[in-house]
Amino acid sequence: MKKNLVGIVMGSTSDWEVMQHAARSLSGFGVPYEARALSAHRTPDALGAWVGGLAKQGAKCFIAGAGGAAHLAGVVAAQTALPVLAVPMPSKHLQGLDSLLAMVQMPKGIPVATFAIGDAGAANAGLFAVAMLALEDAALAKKLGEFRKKQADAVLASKLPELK
Ligand code: RP5
Repeated sequence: MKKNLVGIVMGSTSDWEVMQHAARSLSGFGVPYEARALSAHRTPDALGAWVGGLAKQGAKCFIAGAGGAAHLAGVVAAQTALPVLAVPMPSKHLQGLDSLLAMVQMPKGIPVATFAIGDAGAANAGLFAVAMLALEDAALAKKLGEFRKKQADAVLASKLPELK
């Protein structure tokens, strides 16, 4: 069985609609991952055990999505020296600005890399994880290069609509 190279964690199953985009980025490149809903405040012990277990079996980074006070990524980073990529969830009352500020304002010493709020941030966190893994995997680097070229080609082939 392939070891999971990335751990995706989210504070609630309600975050999956957004966080599935991180999973889709990884699976598009054939990167094995494990995704879980675990909370920094509701299930702190289970979260710690999961982070430790995945790091021990060879994971290279974590992607953490949470909303509101959004301390999940910081708590994951407190328990591992592996890179932690943080994705702010679009929250009900503040549209994710609360999540973004909570994640991006980590105090000095325990960093998390914070991405955009919502779907684009989740997808980009997955792509960023692929880019990190590609540093030591030539086949993955080739796939990432092809992916970028396809995007560039689509832009270059695009046409603006005629004036009406
Ligand atoms: C956070 O609170 C979660 O990350 C989620 O974004 C938010 C709301 O969670 P639920 O009330 O939907 O479980 O912990």
